[in-house]
Amino acid sequence: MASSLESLNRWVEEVARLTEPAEIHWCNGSDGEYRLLTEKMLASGDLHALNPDTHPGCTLHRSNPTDVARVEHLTYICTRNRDDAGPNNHWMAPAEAHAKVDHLFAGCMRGRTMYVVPYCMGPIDSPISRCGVEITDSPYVVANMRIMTRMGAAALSRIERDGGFVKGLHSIGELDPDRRFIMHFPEELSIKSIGSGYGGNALLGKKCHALRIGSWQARSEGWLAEHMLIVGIENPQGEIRYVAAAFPSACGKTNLAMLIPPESYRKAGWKVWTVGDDICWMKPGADGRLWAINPEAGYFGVAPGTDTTTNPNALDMIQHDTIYTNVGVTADNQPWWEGLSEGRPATDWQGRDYDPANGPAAHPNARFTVSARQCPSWSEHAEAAQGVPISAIIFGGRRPSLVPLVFEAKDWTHGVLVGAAMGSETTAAATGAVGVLRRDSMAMKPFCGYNFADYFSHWLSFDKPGAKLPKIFHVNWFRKNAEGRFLWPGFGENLRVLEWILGRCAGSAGARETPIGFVPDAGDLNLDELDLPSVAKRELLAVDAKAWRGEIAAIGEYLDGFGERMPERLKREQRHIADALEMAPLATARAASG
Ligand code: OXD
Ligand code: MN
Repeated sequence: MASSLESLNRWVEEVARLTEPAEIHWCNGSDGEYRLLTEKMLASGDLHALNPDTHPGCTLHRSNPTDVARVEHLTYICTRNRDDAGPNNHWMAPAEAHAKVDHLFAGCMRGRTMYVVPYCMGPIDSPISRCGVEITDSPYVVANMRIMTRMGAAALSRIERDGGFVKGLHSIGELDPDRRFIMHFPEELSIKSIGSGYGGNALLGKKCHALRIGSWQARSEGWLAEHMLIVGIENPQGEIRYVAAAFPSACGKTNLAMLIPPESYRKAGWKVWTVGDDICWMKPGADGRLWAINPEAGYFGVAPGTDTTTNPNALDMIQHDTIYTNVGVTADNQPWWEGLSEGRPATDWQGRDYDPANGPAAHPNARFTVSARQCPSWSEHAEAAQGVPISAIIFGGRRPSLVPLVFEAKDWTHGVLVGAAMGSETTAAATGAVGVLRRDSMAMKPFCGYNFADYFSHWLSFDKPGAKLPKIFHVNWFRKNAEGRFLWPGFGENLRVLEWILGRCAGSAGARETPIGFVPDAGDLNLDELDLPSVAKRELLAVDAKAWRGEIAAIGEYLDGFGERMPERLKREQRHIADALEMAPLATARAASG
């Protein structure tokens, strides 16, 4: 018996009977355990050593080429009532789902070690944190969980104190796409994932627990589990304000979370502090504000595109003690990916001699796994048990046209509509076509563990007497001109937009009111030294009422697709904006002259 918690021991025994491993290892999370695990994987070929002089402590994992991204079409929410999962999820009845996967789990760990991985999502002593146990036969998953969560003895003690935990069963199975399923049972607080070793499908603490099961727990317990980064912005007066921002996968959350201020801002004393880059759990505090923790302890970031110009902090933090997945390698054994200005690939992500005819050297969804503490902008408040207070919530997506650089929602209800209506071009983080516009409410389309209509109601429910809710904004760094060029430089310069956002929160920044919300005029933003042509400024901040009528009508249809559960308050808000746009040739004219 390895735990004082009887229910945990019983479950571990039950799983062992089903999967028939050669041995069982309870993870304690120690450095020695991590070292042994790494050595074992280097010997088995699960990991490859990288250049120890340039990248000490770094290793490379090459996935099965059919297993390189999340598989949304094989991801299910298994609730007793189909409507509870909603049209935003694939659904299967729990009994059917259990039967289907248990059949695949039967005997799947024969000859392998079964690892029992106790973990805590969030600081061990935080009342907002929640725990889970992942059982897996993948040492790569164990090593990643050690970096991404508070894993091992301290988590086990908390689980024994709490008396409950989320159960996650994972096996790589045969890595067969036809025998791959990611099943969630929110009513049982459990997960079963088989047939994939890829991060989002296999590191069960991340998307499966912290978002899908977490969002379900959050609704029943009165908090929010969101696909958001958390970043602290310190102004020259030394005041730090925290914002949480939701963007779909691979749309720059990690870059924004680790932003380096433009030179003039740095000189003036602005600083940026990283609390989290992917997931945010928020709960109303006694003071009525929303307080947030990052449930993760590491970053599982997209490598391609990471360079000195886009994210120098990230590049710095992944020079040592990092697990790389599916990157290319240089002749002197350094990791390499598209967008890295130094070096040239000799080998591609599949271990073949690099040949551009085979496509990119690194898989577009190649990743790094690294401890959050290695980030130069790491905030020690990431360990604060009470979390950090959130001043602003930002939604955003890749919108090449229509959507201005930034706008502010008029109030909480409008902000919830703005989040619900979010759309973005798809990226390589999930299998499927890239570059297609899809609605991705609050960037949670692949991650909300229940019916979106109920989720929007849950969001609306935070607006109650005594609440001091953050203001809600929408940003779009990806607007293009007629020639297809980005209008906004992005990256560090995004701080200019964050400054305006915080100015709005403080009541000091100007804006004009439009039917879609408050939009800055060019003079309301600090665009000094940017050299933006005035035509770009105009386009970036324009609200084209005619085109927005089409967008708002499409949003109305989208909301209607959720049927009767869709809160009337949100539909009323949509109609209100549609009406305002109908009467708004004037707004178009004013915007165009902005
Ligand atoms: C991620 C994702 O890995 O959103 O964070 O896909
Ligand atoms: Mn993500």
